[in-house]
Amino acid sequence: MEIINQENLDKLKALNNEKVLKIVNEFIDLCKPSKVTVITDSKEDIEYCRRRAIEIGEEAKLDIDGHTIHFDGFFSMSNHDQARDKKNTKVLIPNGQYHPPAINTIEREEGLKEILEIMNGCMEGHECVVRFFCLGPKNSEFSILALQLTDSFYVAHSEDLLYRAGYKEFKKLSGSDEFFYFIHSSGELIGDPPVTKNLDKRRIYVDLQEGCVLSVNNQYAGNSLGLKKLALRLAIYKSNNEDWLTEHYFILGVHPEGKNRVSYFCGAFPSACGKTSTAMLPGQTIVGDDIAYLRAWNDGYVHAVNIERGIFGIIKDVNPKDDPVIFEALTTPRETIFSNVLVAEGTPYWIGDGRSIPVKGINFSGDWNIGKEDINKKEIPHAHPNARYTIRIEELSNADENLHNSEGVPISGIFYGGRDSNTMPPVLESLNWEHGVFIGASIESETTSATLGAEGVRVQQPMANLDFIVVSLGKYLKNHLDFGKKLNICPKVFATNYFLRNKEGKYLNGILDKLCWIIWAEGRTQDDYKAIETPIGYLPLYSDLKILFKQYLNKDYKETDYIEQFSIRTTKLLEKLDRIESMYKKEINVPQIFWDTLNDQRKSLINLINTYDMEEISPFLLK
Ligand code: SPV
Ligand code: MN
Repeated sequence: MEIINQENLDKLKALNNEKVLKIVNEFIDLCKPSKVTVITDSKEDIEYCRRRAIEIGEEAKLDIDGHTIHFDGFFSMSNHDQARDKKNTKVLIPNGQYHPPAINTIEREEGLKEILEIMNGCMEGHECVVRFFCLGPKNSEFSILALQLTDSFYVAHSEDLLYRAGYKEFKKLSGSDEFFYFIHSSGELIGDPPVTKNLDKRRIYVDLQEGCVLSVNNQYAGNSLGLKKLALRLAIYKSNNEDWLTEHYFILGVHPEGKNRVSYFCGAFPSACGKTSTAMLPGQTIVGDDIAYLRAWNDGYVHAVNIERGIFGIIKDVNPKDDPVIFEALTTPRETIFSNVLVAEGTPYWIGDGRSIPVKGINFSGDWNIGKEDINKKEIPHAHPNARYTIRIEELSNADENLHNSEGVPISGIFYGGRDSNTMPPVLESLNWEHGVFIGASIESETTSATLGAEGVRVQQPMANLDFIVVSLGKYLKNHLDFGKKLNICPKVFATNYFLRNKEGKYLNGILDKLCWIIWAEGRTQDDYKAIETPIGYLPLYSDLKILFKQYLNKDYKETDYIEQFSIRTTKLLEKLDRIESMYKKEINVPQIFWDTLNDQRKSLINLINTYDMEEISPFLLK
């Protein structure tokens, strides 16, 4: 039997693109699928991917119309495919070039040899689909095209929900080789549902020189979907060698009550630190929740586009009280893929959903019942803490009207935040752009279940982007600093921290309190609020927050809470500066302004301690 029939070949040939043909030929030869199907932008082709995902068992239907469930591989709580694999994701570095110390790298020749060997025959017995997408709005200066080959219909289906169709865009390329490409295979499968068998041979290798990523023996979207974190890495390389930004940002439209205006904000938070729930705050509109391209625009602002059109969000703790907008979206009929949740009688359940846990069902470990343990006697929770949902933004009632605007949206402010139990206040505004870049560069966060490995360890996370920065940090920071200088209207930068705790470990804020921090920041960009200037940035006035808490959350925000949350923790901040300093000392070409900002921060904190003779300084003393 022929691997690719005439109809599919014609679809490929119609693109008039030599490079596309070359890539398809080369990887069919290597991966040896039993069949190749080319998917255009037509409804029928897209429907085919959806149907095949169910037919081969990678997805199964749930009770609510449009809802399906997918499971990723699982052997034990410490050996699974339920999160990004940082260890086996490596950037291929050509012979003699610099290996940035903060990321995983491998010599290009050695890496290619290893992964091509693993990929030899990896699609045997599988159907391979060839797909075309557009990263960013169509007909836009921002956008980059992407070719995906995969033998996973879950991957192909997810990409339909998450990305804009691009077959027609490829036609418009008129044969140009300006596109990224991604080859993915889930490799040999076992069980029902079929999951990757050889997780020990999971590899995700990023070839910057070729603009391509090879990914094998995995299904989890953060590892498998070319267009998500794999394309993010390629775009970071491209933008940092040009003059624009690729960032791990959400894009949010902020609509303050009674003001009849919208201001757009970006924000970067490490995985599982409230990024999607910020992008989906009640009363606001969402442009994107994960990845943005930014360019200086001719109106003086920086403009941002969402390169995606869907959400691959963490489902843990989504409940009607804390995330009403997402909960509503996930419990009503629409095309939705749930992954790694518990299914009991056709209904998905997840950790923190506010419902009682069924005693049994099917989850990522197969048949599950309360108390089930893995082979290491570790209890298996009913749903994985990194369980996810995949939906389209445009189907949501809070989708922003500029979601597909080819010019993107003008950005007024940027948020940076991490999971920080004891150092930074809930919100502050940076003193200027350079200080804002410093704040982004010095995000620290306690690790979560979104990546493999231990949880709760404090790690540095520059711009919440460290896992994806494939150029040296010095080059990345320089590009960022220079970018702001070109703008007539530079965004204000804010630090947020949703995870502050008291000495007993209790969180100091409610989950929805972030709405008040975001509305305050929006007001600052419009000169609505005065602020207290401190060495670490501008802090909100208690009187403004009191009004905002009443107005937006109907909460009585107490002065004692404000003092506890916003006091400047000088010792903790100085310790943080030491950690940041030692991290960046390992890097080359870190811009001098970064070191100047760090040293200024240190000096002014020491001055504060000397002036007030205390460790924690109330904002009232600084007013
Ligand atoms: C993240 O972890 O930042 C995500 C999900 O957005 S993943 O696709 O795993 O990267
Ligand atoms: Mn992300």
